[in-house]
Amino acid sequence: MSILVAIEGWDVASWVERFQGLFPERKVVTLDEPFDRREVHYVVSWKHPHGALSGLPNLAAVFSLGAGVDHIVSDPRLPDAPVVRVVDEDLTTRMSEYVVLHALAHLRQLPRYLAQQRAGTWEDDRVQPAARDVRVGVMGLGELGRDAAAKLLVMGFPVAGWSRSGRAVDGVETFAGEAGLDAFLARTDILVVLLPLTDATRGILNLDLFGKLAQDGALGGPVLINAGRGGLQVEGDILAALESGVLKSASLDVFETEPLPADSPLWAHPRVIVTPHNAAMSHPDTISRLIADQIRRVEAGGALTNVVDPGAGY
Ligand code: NDP
Ligand code: OXD
Repeated sequence: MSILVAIEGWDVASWVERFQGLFPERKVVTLDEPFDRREVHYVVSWKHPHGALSGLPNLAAVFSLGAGVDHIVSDPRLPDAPVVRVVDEDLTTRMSEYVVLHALAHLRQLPRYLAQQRAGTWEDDRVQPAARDVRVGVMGLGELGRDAAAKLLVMGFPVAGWSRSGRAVDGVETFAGEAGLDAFLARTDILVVLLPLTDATRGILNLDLFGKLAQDGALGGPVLINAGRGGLQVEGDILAALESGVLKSASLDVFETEPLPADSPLWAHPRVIVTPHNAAMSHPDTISRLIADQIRRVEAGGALTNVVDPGAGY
């Protein structure tokens, strides 16, 4: 019952060490060494090379090392085994911190004041909008979106949410699916995006969508905060919308290409805040412990939790 650590872009050795520590009696193998493919029962993956998991006849589960699973389910040669994602209270809390921080940064015009500080200028606004006058819309009401919405409410923002099913969240006006999207956007001044990347959501953050956001809000233009996935956004459209005033400003944690290429105009844009895909991170020890708990539970006859719906892709 070996564990295959299939990771690209992260330090493989430290993950092997962690899983070996949790399962001293098992083989923990990597893609860089020869191993018996029949012995592999579990894969832990972060951006594994597509095709690398085919030919594992006894595979019982593929565990994502993150909350997102687009890097796994997009593998056209993914074996037919349950895909399990990370759901962790600490990660959820950190994402809500990011969302509240950036909603407040745009409410209180932080990008502008930081630029003023760099330029040594003192320009004060006597009247600033209050949180109660700025409508936040959260796209995606899953583990992350629901918690972020609840914490935005505490800050005083009127909050609405959009999801596939239109699930209910206390104190939040909710909208569902295609049919509810335009009405959701029309009442939104700050758009917070916590959607998964799927066939249905790829490229959803485009010029057409930005044009449907409220243009009459208290901030003087809509704001985009995307901490979901870079593939949700069309970066050329974000830049065009910022240029034309369809968007006032943006906070982006995720990008079409990561790391964000050095020549991207987003780096130096005065109304864009760039963060390096770290809005919410679980501690690696926590992630590996959660995965070990799942393996032990399933081997004791229990069920896996946080299993991805293969049809929906999240
Ligand atoms: P969940 O699976 O718990 O929730 C996803 C939400 O998106 C659900 O509310 C779902 O609707 C909604 N949704 C999915 N597809 C559609 C669609 N086509 N139309 C409308 N709504 C849709 O995910 P999490 O909240 O845990 O995480 C969301 C994403 O955040 C992850 O997939 C990942 O990409 C990203 N992430 C980013 C991190 C970062 O550091 N930047 C860290 C962790 C995660 P319904 O409720 O009806 O199912
Ligand atoms: C992610 C994560 O999915 O870091 O981005 O969990």
